[in-house]
Amino acid sequence: MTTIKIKGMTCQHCVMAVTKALGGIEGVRDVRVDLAKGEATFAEEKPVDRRLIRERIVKAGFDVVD
Ligand SMILES: [Cu+2]
Repeated sequence: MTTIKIKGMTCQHCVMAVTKALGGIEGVRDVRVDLAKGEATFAEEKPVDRRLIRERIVKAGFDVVD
């Protein structure tokens, strides 16, 4: 499983938006978002480009913390 830190989530709507953004990426599965921790965890069926992940998160209105 891969875990990334996400900045800007404040409520369940944010969680849903991030879950949808990550779930829409090819190769990403089993997305779980933890609002309290500000983290998203997911499985990669194949290696997923980190830049693509960041791009989708930013497009959804959030940011990835390095
Ligand atoms: Cu929200």
